[in-house]
Amino acid sequence: MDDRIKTIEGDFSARGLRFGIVASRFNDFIVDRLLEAAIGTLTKHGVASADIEVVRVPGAYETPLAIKKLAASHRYQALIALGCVIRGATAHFDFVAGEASRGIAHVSLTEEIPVGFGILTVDTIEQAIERAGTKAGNKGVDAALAAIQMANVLRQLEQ
Ligand code: INI
Repeated sequence: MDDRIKTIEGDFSARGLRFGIVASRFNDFIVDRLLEAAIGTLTKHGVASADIEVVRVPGAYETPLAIKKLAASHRYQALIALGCVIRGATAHFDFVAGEASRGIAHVSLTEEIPVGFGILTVDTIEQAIERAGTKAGNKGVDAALAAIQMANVLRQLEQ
């Protein structure tokens, strides 16, 4: 690309940044894999353990409120939401998944803080397993990398 064009993009250096993670307990056999991977990704990119705080909430439906409280504390450069909503397991899948994603997007925009979205919304347990460290990677890693990149993008946009 023409090097006279100014491009802002986040890199993956996260030393000195602080991250809050909200992880739901529902389907914790999946969510714990996402959480482990998200923390591993943050520390691999230089985040100190003392700069990571984890909040556990009952289900994905409760994540937006906890994300909002963390955002309002102004202690973090970015947040990460982790959860797992499985369609087969509930008739109210659409409400739980919809409200979780809508609520998190709302907090991110109104509080102006990046939120890595790592809430799996899948049809089956098999699909969840595939996205929690097996054949389709680990969405906890993806959410953590997005949070790091966006923290760095915002840092530049706010200069
Ligand atoms: N919460 C989830 O995180 N995943 C699900 O699959 C799920 N199902 O299947 O119902 C779920 N429900 C609980 C919901 O998030 C709330 O915790 C509950 O309704 C109490 O407010």
